[in-house]
Amino acid sequence: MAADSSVNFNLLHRTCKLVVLLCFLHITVTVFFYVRSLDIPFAFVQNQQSHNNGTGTELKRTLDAGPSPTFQPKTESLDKCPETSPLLVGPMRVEFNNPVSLELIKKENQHIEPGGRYKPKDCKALQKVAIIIPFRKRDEHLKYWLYYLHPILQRQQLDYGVYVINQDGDEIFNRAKLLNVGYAEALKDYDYECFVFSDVDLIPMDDRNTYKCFSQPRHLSVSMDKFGFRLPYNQYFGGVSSMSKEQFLTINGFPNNYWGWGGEDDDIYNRLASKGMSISRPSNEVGKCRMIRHVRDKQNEPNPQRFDRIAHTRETMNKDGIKSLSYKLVSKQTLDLFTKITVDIGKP
Ligand code: UDH
Ligand code: NGS
Repeated sequence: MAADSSVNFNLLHRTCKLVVLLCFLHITVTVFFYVRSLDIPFAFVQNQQSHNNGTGTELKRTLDAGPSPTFQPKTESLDKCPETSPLLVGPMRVEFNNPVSLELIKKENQHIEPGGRYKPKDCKALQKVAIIIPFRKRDEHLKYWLYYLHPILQRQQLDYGVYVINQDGDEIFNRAKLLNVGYAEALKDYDYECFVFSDVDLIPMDDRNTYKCFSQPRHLSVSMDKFGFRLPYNQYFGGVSSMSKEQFLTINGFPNNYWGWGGEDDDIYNRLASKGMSISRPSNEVGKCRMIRHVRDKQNEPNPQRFDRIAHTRETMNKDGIKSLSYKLVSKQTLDLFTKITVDIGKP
């Protein structure tokens, strides 16, 4: 009886072994044919080509010309600066009690190049920015502006230049035409891609308010002390603003025919709105700024025609702007902290 059951057990054991062997053989054959059907070598080449823009030429170029550019030493090109500069400090104290001298500003900003130019040494700036200041007889304000802004702009890691556009003579002042001149003159110097237009008497109180361009035109002086740190009205676009070259050209630049105070900034707003653009703004906190108090300038009295002009921006903007700008360059001085462009812009 014991011998019988031992024979049965052996038979069962052998049968099982055979079944397992057959299963293994079956799986091996299936896997073999499956793998063959995938045509793996062809798929591999295809993948390589898709990494090389599908042309296969990159691989050829690498073989012909030695190492690809990614293998070259890094000294040739700097890495891009980060989107947010790590040098920013946030809110700052701004006051105008003690006058500042150009010597002090120069001493404190030794990396500024002639003409008020700067770019970071350790990274490639994200934007090339021309800062345009309309100007006449505001030397004290300009010193405060340079004193505060140069350190801020350097911390913002911008590749920038400062252009002071000085209206020659004593004719009535024209802010927007001076800004157009600044745009045209700055482009003669460098391939600027962004333009910041700033009054000489406005100083930001927070360096997170970056003086650069955005996907929409930017209004930067959104929270001024003289307006109780809020916008005076929603469409307000005065003080400090920025526009890319493309945005500026889309609206044919700024109007040339606003002589005297007021309305030219509203005309610029109308131009932007008529082209379907919106206004980008920093928060009220980041956009805080102080205005240097002053009396009204001579030859910049309120323009009585301004209301009529802003009512017709859409009809006039294609004729009057950067395309029709004309002026006489009187002088261009490359000074230590800024480029001073003195210009004869005529009269009304
Ligand atoms: N600007 C000059 N010189 C002038 C006139 C204007 O440099 O004679 C420039 C300057 O950059 C100024 C900007 O143009 O910041 C705008 O000048 P504005 O007079 O239109 O604006 P601001 O805010 O003065 O300087 C508004 C009227 C002040 C009345 C003050 C009454 N308390
Ligand atoms: C509006 C002016 C703007 C001016 C703004 C703030 O009334 O040009 O006040 O002026 N528009 C017109 O007059 C049509 S401010 O208080 O800064 O002098 O920018």
